[in-house]
Amino acid sequence: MSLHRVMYSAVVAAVFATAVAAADRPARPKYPNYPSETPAEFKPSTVGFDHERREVMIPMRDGVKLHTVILVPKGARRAPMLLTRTPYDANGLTTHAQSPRMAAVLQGYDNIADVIEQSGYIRVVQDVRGKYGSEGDYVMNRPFRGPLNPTPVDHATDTWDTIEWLVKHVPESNGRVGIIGISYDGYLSLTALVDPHPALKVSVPMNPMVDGWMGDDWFHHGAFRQINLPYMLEQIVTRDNSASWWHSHADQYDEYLAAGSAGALGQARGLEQSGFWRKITAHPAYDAFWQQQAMDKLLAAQPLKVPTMVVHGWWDQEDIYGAPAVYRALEAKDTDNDRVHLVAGPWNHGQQIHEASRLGAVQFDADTALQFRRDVLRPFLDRYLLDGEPKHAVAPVVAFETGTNRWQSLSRWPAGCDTGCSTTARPLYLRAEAKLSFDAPAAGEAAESDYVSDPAKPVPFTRRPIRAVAYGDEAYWPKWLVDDQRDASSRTDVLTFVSEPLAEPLKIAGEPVAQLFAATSGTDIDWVVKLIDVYPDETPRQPQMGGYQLMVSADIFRGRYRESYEHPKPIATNVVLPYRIPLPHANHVFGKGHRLMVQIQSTWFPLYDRNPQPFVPNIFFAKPEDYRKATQRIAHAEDAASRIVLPVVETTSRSD
Ligand code: PG9
Repeated sequence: MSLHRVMYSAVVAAVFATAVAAADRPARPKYPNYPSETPAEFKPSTVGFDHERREVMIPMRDGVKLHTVILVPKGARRAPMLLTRTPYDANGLTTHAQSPRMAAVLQGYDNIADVIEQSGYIRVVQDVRGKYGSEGDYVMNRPFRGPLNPTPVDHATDTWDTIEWLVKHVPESNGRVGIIGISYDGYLSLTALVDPHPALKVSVPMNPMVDGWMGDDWFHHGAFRQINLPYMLEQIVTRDNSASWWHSHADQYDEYLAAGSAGALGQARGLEQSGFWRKITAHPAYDAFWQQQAMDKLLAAQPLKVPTMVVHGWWDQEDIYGAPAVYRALEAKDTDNDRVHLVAGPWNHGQQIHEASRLGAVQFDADTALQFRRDVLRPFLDRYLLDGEPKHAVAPVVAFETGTNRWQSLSRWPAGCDTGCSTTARPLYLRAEAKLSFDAPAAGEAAESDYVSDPAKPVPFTRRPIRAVAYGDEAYWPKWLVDDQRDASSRTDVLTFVSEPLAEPLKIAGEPVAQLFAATSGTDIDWVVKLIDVYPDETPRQPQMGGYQLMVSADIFRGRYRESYEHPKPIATNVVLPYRIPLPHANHVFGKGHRLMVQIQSTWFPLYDRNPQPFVPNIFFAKPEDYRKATQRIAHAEDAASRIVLPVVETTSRSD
């Protein structure tokens, strides 16, 4: 018998004796453990790594600790720190690849790994309170301390406390911190500007969510972006986004139509358990709840202390309102025009950190995202963060001109150019027989056009089948704003007005504004207005663009807010009334031979919830029987001349 067998027998005997002593329990044989091959705690080897990874819990002033990942390049000395605060998982954002290279682990959402590597920054990514590794509670849009938030903490204090800790505990740093982020993380880069820490030297909010009601993620002029329901559920109901929305249909058009109202669909998925959803459905109008958290309004009331570069995408499918709005608020305080910058590229939501030589069918001749990171972002960050970095001149506004594919350096926005041009507000009139012209309607011409909007057959916002929102090259969602609008223009519930081919190129720079004179047979109505560049039928160098109808600027407006965003009112039936609908900013040249087009419709589904068309107090909870067909009439008469007022740039000489 081997020693091993002897020991084994002894152990079995001991186990047996114990079992007998416990006479009330049935005997259960016990076995020894085979020695584990898994170490009690594995310490990964970092031999050959170009950086050191630290994970820390940083205490906030109320005792809550926030999980923070710090990546320090090996050998770093007096290096600046680039901070991103996020609800999207600090660990996930800093482990994109199994690699010893810092640039590789950072590659992905919200990261600008090439800039970080080239300038030798320390990268800091932090989970906001209540998400992933951080303690505390999550609030989707946490109000600042004040009437809506009686606690001593908000995102501004959390940023301050984080920076205070970082400058004291990261010995490799030079004590200078920049904050950067896209979308939600861009919004967080704006919150850092409220009572900023003195070590915060620069902020780069990219595609920030600024006003969730007016034109960013949740509503546009009061129309609810119900396509975000899955995001809301997944983001809020668990700390680590582990609960998933389930889809009842392969085509989102069917799913939302079958559910009826957005409120009914939310209810069907259990969303009423989320505090944010209860707030959203209780505040469908632009009341104090929304006004007091609009970042442009909040920052307009703050002194400007930190140099800021606001980054925008002309075709941002999520936050198309925020960047120009917050730039306007900040720029008004920038007396020497040197501290507030706007960069606007031909991008979707966040494309500037990916490849951007094209978006959908539209080509830009070069990787515009790379150009931005190399020629604009890095020099800007370096100027404020690196020790002794010489002053580098980045223009106050760097704007890509779509249609001609060139970057412009400008001293302000909106502006067509710096010298040799001027911008005029020129009305582009809707005319009888589906025409569009800079000439006003003539006497005796047909005074209106109409269509029937049927909520049972809403106009799809993109080609069906409409899949769940997803990102990546194959997904439709990041590209739908550049979809060809031909499908819509052939529908009978979309009014289409088109100009003659242009004899000369036409440039616009700024915010087009639709001024409609319109009537409805209902008592509430949505207006969707799209300004479109129609390519010539033949475009030899890009055959796929022949006759393409490219949206340049488009938005939706919920009619009940015609007189006040805060106090909705039913609309008088069949009375022609004026509507003012601001559209997203554009910097576009309609080429020679191109035509301008305007489309008007009353649904954009299922991106936006449907307006029942009779006025109901809260559209979230409209009943199936509330949804009714209505006839919409758009006037184009001498005394009720519907138009899009375009910021037209008249060029005398091109010098920019
Ligand atoms: N657009 C997303 C978002 C921002 C803010 C609030 C909610 C959603 C995002 O991309 O982060």
